[in-house]
Amino acid sequence: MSIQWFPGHMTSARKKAAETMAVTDVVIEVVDARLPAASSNPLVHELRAFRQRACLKVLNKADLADPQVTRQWLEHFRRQDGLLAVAVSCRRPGDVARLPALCRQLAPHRGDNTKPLRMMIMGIPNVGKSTLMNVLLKRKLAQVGDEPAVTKMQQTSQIDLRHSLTDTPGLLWPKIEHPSDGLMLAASHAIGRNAMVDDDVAIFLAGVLLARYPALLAARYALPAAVLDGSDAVAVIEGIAQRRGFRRRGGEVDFAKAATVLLQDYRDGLLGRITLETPLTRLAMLDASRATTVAGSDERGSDDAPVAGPPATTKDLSALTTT
Ligand SMILES: Nc1nc2c(ncn2[C@@H]2O[C@H](COP(=O)(O)OP(=O)(O)OP(=O)(O)O)[C@@H](O)[C@H]2O)c(=O)[nH]1
Ligand SMILES: [Mg+2]
Repeated sequence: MSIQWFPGHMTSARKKAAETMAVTDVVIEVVDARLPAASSNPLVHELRAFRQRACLKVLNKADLADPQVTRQWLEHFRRQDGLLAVAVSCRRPGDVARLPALCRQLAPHRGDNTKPLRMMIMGIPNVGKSTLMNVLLKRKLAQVGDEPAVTKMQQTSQIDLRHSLTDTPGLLWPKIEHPSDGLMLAASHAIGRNAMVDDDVAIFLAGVLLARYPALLAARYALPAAVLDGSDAVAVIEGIAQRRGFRRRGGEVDFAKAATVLLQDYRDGLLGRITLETPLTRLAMLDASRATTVAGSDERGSDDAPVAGPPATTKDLSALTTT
């Protein structure tokens, strides 16, 4: 099953990125440290591979991610060719200051006064590209905000005589193949509220928390043991509604309100440091997806069966970047 969600304006952003790639030495690909694979954009890979440009993969927002899992992801990415990977938080400028030197390692022929090192920051929406640009420039040049598609146009500036930097609008790709990737992107607010149903995203998030971070759920919401010991993600959200006294007019629990609170708490880092996928959970997801595809094609035989449409969670795909 694949999800189609490629808003129109991204076509021109992609074209412009391809043009700038021609005059770029190193791509700084910013991903979200809480979902490093789901937030890795295959379009970025495609565009830079076409021009054979080196890549520094930056796992940003590391302050919000589980440090142990971040280490696993760095090991995972560092095994890939032509790639340097590093975890940073833009809240710690010292982390970010190391990046130009790492980029120079990737393009040793550039970075002097006659041939400045040209770096382009790329990635999906809302991962902190513009914030990174501002931290590197040590001034607030680019507009930032906790919602997707804040940056609408490329912007280039000199860090110093030896380094130039281009910030780009967040890019998504036409087909998000795995539904769990779409849900992780929505949970981290890389895609807007109009593209996915909040309740579904919150149920997915509650399921991950229940499986991997029950202690953090317990600490924030004081849920009953029966909920924390179980595997019912819906019960987690109902539990939050009950604990917080969220009720609708007729007296029943206000599920939607609790779902929104859970999502916002997660986005604000109020639950603690949480990573939604590990290299192992990713591998298991990919294996399961492959098995389903093989089983599906066996069942269909040689018939030209119709491709499955987007899941029921998808609302208005054209409004992907609207919050
Ligand atoms: N906690 C935390 N928040 C961050 C970090 N970096 C950026 N942010 C926040 O993430 C949000 C998005 O930042 P932006 O820099 O606007 O993201 P962007 O990738 O440029 O987004 P688009 O322009 O929409 O593609 C803002 O609220 C930032 O303050 C970080 O390292 N840690
Ligand atoms: Mg931006």
